[in-house]
Amino acid sequence: MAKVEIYTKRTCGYCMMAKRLLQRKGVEYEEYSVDTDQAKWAEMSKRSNGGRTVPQIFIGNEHIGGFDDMNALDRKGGLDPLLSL
Ligand SMILES: N[C@@H](CCC(=O)N[C@@H](CS)C(=O)NCC(=O)O)C(=O)O
Repeated sequence: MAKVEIYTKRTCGYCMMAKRLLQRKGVEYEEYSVDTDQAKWAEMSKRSNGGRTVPQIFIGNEHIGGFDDMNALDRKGGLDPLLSL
């Protein structure tokens, strides 16, 4: 299965929805909290080409975007293949 990474903040509702969607699919993910970690925030911004909102989601080397992007991808059937489900 592809590595799934998600950059989050603790009080972020979109982050919770993103994690819930992944959990519902039984997918394990690596979570990086950027609340107070400036280095991780900078890494997130660089990897997502200047993204300033959380969550930022990556599957393998592919930048998916935020929750809305991942949800839209799922609705059109594109998420499961990326996750190798
Ligand atoms: N459309 C985006 C919305 C993301 C969003 O608005 N996230 C909020 C937190 S829930 C955010 O990052 N706000 C700016 C900030 O916290 O610095 C998505 O679906 O991920």
